[in-house]
Amino acid sequence: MAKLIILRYPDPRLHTVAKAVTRVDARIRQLVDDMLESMYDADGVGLAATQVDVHERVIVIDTSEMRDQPRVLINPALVARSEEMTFTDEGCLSVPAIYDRVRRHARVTVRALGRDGEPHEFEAEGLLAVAVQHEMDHLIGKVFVEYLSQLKRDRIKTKMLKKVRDEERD
Ligand code: GNR
Ligand code: NI
Repeated sequence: MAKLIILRYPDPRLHTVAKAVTRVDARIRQLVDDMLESMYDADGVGLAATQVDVHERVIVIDTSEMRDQPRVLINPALVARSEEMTFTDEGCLSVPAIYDRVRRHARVTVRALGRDGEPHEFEAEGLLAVAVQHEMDHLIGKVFVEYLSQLKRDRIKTKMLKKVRDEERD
């Protein structure tokens, strides 16, 4: 297994639209395993392939307290969304140390392929529903800060670029 490098906003590669996976083979399973390792290592609740510069529709999620319930979503699709919306403080491994409120569907029904290519469907609410929507946004090149005001986004951009400069200095 290998830990992957997670792209940081405002890296333009985060805005790439991912392509559907045509075959769940050994390469995809390796990607899934590396993404799970990277997600757990970074203490994230989810990770989209876009964030590790692989532009295919692959997501891993684990919202469990014990961090022992990995979910693999390949070619995910939302088959239902609640009318009810919810606000959650979101963070992103690609935008470290920034948290802000984002409006999402409170419940979603997701259809996807698992690690072995088997189709499955599940209903999600709470943090799982939020994470699914956050990760699916990554696959269409969207980062959660794009829901915030232009002013906030500009401030975040400046902060992120400064952080990179500071890291390069020491
Ligand atoms: O670790 C993460 N936490 C989180 C918290 C609230 C809403 C969404 C998330 S996803 C994020 C990991 C990540 O960046 N996934 O793309
Ligand atoms: Ni994210």
